[in-house]
Amino acid sequence: MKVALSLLGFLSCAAAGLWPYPAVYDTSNATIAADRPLIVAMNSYSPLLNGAISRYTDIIAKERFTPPADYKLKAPQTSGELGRLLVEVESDSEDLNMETDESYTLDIPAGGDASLKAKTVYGAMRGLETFSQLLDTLEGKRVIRDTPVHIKDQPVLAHRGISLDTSRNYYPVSLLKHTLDAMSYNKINVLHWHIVDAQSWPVESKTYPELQQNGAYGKDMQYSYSDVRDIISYGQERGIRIIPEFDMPGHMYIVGETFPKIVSCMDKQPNWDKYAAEPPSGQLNIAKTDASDFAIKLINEYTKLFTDEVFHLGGDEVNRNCWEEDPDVKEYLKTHNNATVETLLSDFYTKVHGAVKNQKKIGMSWEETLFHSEYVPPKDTLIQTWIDEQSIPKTVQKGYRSIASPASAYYLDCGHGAWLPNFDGNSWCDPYKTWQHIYKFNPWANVTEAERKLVVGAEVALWSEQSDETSLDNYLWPRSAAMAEIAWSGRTDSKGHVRTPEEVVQRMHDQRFRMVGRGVNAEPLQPLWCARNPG
Ligand code: CP6
Repeated sequence: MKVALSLLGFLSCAAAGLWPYPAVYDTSNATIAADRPLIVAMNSYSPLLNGAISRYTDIIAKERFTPPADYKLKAPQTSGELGRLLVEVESDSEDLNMETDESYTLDIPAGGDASLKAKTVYGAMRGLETFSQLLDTLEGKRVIRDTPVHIKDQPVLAHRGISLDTSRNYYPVSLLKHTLDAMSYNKINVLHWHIVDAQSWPVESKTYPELQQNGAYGKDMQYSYSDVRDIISYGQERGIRIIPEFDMPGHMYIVGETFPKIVSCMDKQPNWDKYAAEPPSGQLNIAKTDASDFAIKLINEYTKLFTDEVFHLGGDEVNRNCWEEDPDVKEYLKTHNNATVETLLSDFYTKVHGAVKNQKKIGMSWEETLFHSEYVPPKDTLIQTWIDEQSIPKTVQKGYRSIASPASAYYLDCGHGAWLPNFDGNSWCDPYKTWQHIYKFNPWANVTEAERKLVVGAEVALWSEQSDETSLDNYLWPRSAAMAEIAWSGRTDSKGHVRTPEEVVQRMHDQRFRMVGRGVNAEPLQPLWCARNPG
């Protein structure tokens, strides 16, 4: 029987909801005991796979998950018992990139050994997560319901991410790792680390150590090289790529505190608002080769530290006034007849994107680089869209690959009030984006069938003007899970029906309570009573 859970709109007495929902999920009606499943790698010595197996063995050993709607359910009669879970992968390759195959098949018979098969160790990790979600605890008895279960699964989008700003406010390394754990529970595979911005420079630089010395908020608010490497390997162990962003030429005030000669409009505080989207204003001075040389040296350094194939160069919210009033820019334009602010900006982008290419990496840019400048980025550049709902179709019409981060749906900081003391109204990204709103957003709207393959990713974004370690879990969870299901499963079920929040709310509750059980402070969505009494 194909499970039509979402169409029925209620879930009582069915197995715990899987999140995100698998592409194929066939079930029957036998309940089996699954007290302490032994997970065994059949043909692999991969440390990544064996690490994932011991991690899930541990999660399962600790977890006692009862779907809230089943809290009164008596321990069920079991008709068989799960044997081992035998895991087979076709390759032990550790390569993790946009092309990595994350598919898997999971077969749980009504008794005896179960089987998980995947092409890659990362596909096996996705399958292990699904397996862990199939276990329910009813009156203390651990079972898998609806067996035999057959699952065949793969993601719709290759890039499913969270963008996290660690500059406006700092998050400790342990919390970033905790976030990577939470991401893995939702099959989210990219942490876009918006590591620096105008306000602070928390990351170590060997080329320019002063940046961190002067730019971090404090000695205990920094990311050393070993912290970064630690986070990258922690991510890889969970099949999560770390894409760093060094946002340029805008959002660079903090660089100017150390190197004032290469940053424009440093002197415009406190009247920053003509020169930047938020205080403090400061952009790399595009009239100076010292500024582009600085940028290239940083790129050369950080493309080595950060091992992912993608390197994000920012390029958002560039402000022309800042340069038009800059004395060095004015002088340059006077002495160079054909130069304009636009040609200077294009030249800057040519240099920094060229530096990324020289390091054999794929560039990623905010959409302004493509739409609000004369520069033509390399065709393989990933364009992260955020401004409006035409941004995605416009990007793919130009033949570029798009990562969808619409402010109107995926900005997790919205709705917490303006953060500037002199603004008491709502900022333009208000109101708060509910999980339902995120779930309903369609990344493929106005995209033709032929262009669809160019929509390669989706990312929710947490800008941290109003978030720090005290709030992170609440901001991210479970709302990021709503994006995760759209990005992994698509919007439609196997019959082509578009899933609605009403239809999936019970599964969403299951995932939220599951995450809470695993130590993630995901927000409650309703009174517990409602979670227990669906429909
Ligand atoms: N910082 C950076 C930000 C934002 C962006 N870039 C932002 C803009 C508008 C809203 C929220 C956040 N704070 N570097 C835009 C990509 Cl509504």
